[in-house]
Amino acid sequence: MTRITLVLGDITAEKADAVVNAANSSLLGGGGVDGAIHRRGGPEILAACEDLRRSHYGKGLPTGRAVATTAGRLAAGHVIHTVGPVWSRDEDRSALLASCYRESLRIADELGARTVAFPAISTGIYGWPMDDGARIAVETVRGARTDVEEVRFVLFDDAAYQAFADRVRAAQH
Ligand code: AR6
Repeated sequence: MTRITLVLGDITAEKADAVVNAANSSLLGGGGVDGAIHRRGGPEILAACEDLRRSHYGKGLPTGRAVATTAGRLAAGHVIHTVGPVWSRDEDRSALLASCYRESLRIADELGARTVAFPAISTGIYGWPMDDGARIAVETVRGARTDVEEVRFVLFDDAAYQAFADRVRAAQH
């Protein structure tokens, strides 16, 4: 079974086989985790994303999907870019958020990755409430069929860490 671990910190510093980027469908960068990964990883990541846009995703990577590139200068082996849903009060988009975790793990399996670091997808600029984002993240990873041995959630602040810790604890009972 996949082990879940929690870390308080900056995902761009993680030494995992793959780190997941909370990207947008353009794959061409943005703020939050995305901006930080491109800044620290260097131009090689953007060049790989531009190639993917040209070769496969002319209209952009759809929400809920994931794709891998080089990790450039990051300590990680690969970056897996996934597009989270923007939170909506009127529409339940949880299936799309769950899909981000599941698809990222499927790509990680294709890469042969054993350790994968995730941020709390959609819980920043895309506005997803942290408690619910943590619930979907933990439930989806626990339910996933994958050869990944360790999923490390890298949380940026105490509130995010606490939300994930509560979910992991709840899942153990
Ligand atoms: N390491 C770990 N977590 C981080 C880091 C970091 N370096 N920086 C922020 N977080 P966000 P989203 C947390 O906004 O909501 C971009 O412009 C942050 O506190 O990065 O999926 C993309 O291009 C929050 O809890 O991603 C898209 O347009 C979580 O990571 C859009 O933002 C996710 O916040 C995606 O929005």
